[in-house]
Amino acid sequence: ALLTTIVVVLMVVLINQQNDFRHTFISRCEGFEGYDCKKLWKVFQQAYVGKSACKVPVEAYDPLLAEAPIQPACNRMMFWSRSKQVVHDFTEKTDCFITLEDTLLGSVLDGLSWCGKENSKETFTNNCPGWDECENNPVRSFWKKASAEYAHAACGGVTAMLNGSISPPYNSSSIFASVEVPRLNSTRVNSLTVVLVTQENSVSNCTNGSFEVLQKDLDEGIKYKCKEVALSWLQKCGSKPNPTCGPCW
Ligand code: AVW
Repeated sequence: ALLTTIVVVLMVVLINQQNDFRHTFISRCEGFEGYDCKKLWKVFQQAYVGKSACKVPVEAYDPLLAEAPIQPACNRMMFWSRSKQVVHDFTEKTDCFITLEDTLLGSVLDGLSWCGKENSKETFTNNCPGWDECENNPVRSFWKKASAEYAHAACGGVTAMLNGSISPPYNSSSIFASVEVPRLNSTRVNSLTVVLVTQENSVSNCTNGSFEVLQKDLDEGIKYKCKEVALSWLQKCGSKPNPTCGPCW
């Protein structure tokens, strides 16, 4: 009897886990107009369900991104690296910039973890591989695919918020450096402005050597600018939205 109880409890926990995830996916999706969220859920699942959690390549998400392509917003696209919290606190307040996490798929999957298992039709949210545990894990492959599409769609002047409290602020192993920068296309993107967020004891400024690497990585023809902005200033500037959305740095 004890064993049966344990098995039943485990099954209920498993089913609830799945339903919670599906529910989060669909309800976040329904906050956006004009998408068939149930269909998106099906297409999303096909990327990883039934596969071993370290064998989901980036291309597994091709159908998902084809079903819900990233919509470009010229001159408003914000990139970031090692500054997630700061960037979103800022972009939420001003409504001037969008990030990948404001787009449909980015917003639906932000902060979530998921994976499948061989010979199983389920979605798991516990004990999925960590970001660095294996290259082809479902979460990392999704963000690589979505970031590639986000950069590919970028147009006009783009902005990147980087972290001046670390060195190097531009790191070749980041998604920003390895996936996004190489996909900014000079036929569509005319400038990249780095906003380097500094704090009292910051270790990096715009003369940091990694920004030379960044300029080399950039498609020729994209104008590069770098601006150091104090975190305290950024927080103030975000709380006074300016109607023209002109840069406040
Ligand atoms: P990031 P990126 N372990 O701040 O340039 C767990 O380094 O890479 O910025 N999670 C990780 C790890 C890790 N070692 N590394 C990265 N992550 C996850 C999409 C974690 O969720 C946007 F468009 C962390 O918050 C940005 O322009 C997130 O990846 C660009 O890619 C970002 O790592 C930011 O990627």
